[in-house]
Amino acid sequence: MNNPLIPGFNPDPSIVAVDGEYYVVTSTFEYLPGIPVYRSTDLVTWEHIGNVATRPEQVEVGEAMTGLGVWAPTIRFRDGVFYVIVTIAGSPKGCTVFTATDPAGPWSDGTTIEGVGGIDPDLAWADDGTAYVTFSGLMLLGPDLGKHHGIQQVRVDLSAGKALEEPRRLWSGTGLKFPEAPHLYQRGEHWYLMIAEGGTERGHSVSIARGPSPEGPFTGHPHNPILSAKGTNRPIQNTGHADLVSTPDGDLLVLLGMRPLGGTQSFSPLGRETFATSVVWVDGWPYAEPVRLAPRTGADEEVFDFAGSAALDDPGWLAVRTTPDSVGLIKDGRLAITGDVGLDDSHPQFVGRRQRHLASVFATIVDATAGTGGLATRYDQEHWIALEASGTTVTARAKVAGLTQSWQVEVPAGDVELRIETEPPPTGFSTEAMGGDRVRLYAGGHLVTELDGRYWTAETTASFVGRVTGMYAGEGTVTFKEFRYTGSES
Ligand code: 6LW
Repeated sequence: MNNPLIPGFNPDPSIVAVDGEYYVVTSTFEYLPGIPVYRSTDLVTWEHIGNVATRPEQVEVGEAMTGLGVWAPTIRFRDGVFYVIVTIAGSPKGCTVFTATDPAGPWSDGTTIEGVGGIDPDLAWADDGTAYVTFSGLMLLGPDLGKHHGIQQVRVDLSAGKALEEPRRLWSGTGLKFPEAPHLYQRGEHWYLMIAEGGTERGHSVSIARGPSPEGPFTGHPHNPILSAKGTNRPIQNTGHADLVSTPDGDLLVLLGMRPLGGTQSFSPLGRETFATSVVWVDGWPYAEPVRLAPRTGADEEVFDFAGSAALDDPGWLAVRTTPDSVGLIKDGRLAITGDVGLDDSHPQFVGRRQRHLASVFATIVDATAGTGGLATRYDQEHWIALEASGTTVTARAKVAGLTQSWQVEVPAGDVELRIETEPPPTGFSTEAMGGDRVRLYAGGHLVTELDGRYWTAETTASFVGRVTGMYAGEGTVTFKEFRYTGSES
């Protein structure tokens, strides 16, 4: 099994096993489509089979603040139906449940569960069919905004979309900050309540308790936290937000982690990715192995030539607060994007893909005769890098929280290749070795500039997302002949 299990911007994973197949869903915040669904039969090869929220009205993130929107889904299966329960943070949609009989979709429009606040909802059923939602009581709306009520639970009527009682507080960890990501499991005579605590940064950890019923009372594991990278120099940090799944070879935790680069292990360009680690049971208690790095070998390549009309149907495209097919139009074998705002707007005309490898090349061929646009790597509207073509001029722009720098080159008229390459920093002791990844910007095959990628990472942008690189238009209409991605783990 490889780690990352599912690389790139894939935080807060949840997993379910159904008839020998595994399904994982992750968070997407202000991006659409929302909630990717990945499928595997061997836990090694994963296919992005679709997305839960393919229609904007399912999640209403059109005006979501950066970093809010779709937070931490849980996927479960019961009586032939797949359920995804999720918080649309900062939205009146709040806790919403989607259903589907085919996990590739289509998924339902979503039912808001009235009476469930907080974040990180989990869905579990008792033997008598009672449905429980267990969630983290971090209030993101209303008079209790910012307060944390610990791990909360209610019985719910899923069909009616409502809680059947006032929330009760359950065991909430060992006392670390932000108890969250609760999941309930029935194993033999015990019910287990697993949570994350310590916050999603370097103090992230997984703790667990057990009790006689889904409502507890719960007693903590004698050796909590059962997993954390806190204070270690392990290559995978921030490990937490786990979900438990049984496999023929034993139980696994699927969880989020980061791969920080640089001499002090400080900068994670890809954001929070999905990892896995094995679990052994001793005296009715689970013990997790440390998360080991085992990246896939060889190069991974994707090429989209827009010759066919279906290129944007690939489920891996992302747009910001809107859907990819509302940004790009494929005609005459090219992708046309028309824009009137720049990348520092909350609604850029941008369509991109997750950077999934530390060593990567994104390239496109653009004709900017009738407009301004090109290739950009973004975290959010305050943190992005762009190669912007306009006629015969290409301007490389770097934006970091209000600061912008640019470089200009002249190129021939018509089609020009734009390329953004990333590479982990060198080892040893040097200014570069202490920094983030190296980001090189090329236009027409010529290097325009090279940047220290530390300023476009999860730690410096304080964004919950990860790097997404794609095509955009800022003014008029620009057309793209192809879009290529090559990635490898050096
Ligand atoms: C997620 C929660 C968290 O809901 O951040 O820090 C939220 N931990 O578990 C978004 O990823």
